Amino acid sequence: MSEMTLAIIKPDAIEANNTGHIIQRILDDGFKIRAMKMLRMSATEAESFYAVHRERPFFASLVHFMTSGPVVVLALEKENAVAEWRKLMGPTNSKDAPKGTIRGDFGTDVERNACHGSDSRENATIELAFFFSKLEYC
Ligand code: IDP
Ligand code: MG
Repeated sequence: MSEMTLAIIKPDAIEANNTGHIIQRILDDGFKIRAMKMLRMSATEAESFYAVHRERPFFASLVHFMTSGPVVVLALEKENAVAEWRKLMGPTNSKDAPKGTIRGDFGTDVERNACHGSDSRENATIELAFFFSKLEYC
């Protein structure tokens, strides 16, 4: 069944001029881009988006990183989009991510890992609504 997930191209990948390469991989993997925009999150927005991690030791650093430059947010559609996008991204730590995955090819470490993906259908719905209104879906 077709589903949607939220992808974010993170500030490290934008700064390194990898935005186009990552979008091409998304398209080559068979995702449809239903919505997309570039924005720069405020600290309040990043804290809210990552609220589930607020007790973790890396929270402040993560918020600092995610607000250090613009991000590109995308609503991706495919069969099993949530799992398929996480597979294409690779594991969280870019140092462990195999070559051929986005995090393996474009990320640096456990924090600067090039992209975000929702971890469940439920969270995908919440995260898509965080960034996109109904009018923004094509
Ligand atoms: P995920 O992005 O693969 O779902 P999460 O555990 O949800 O991984 O962590 C959210 C983000 O927080 C990661 O993508 C990464 O940027 C950052 N992060 C996760 N674990 C660490 C860590 O141990 N140190 C620093 N940053 C981390
Ligand atoms: Mg996560």
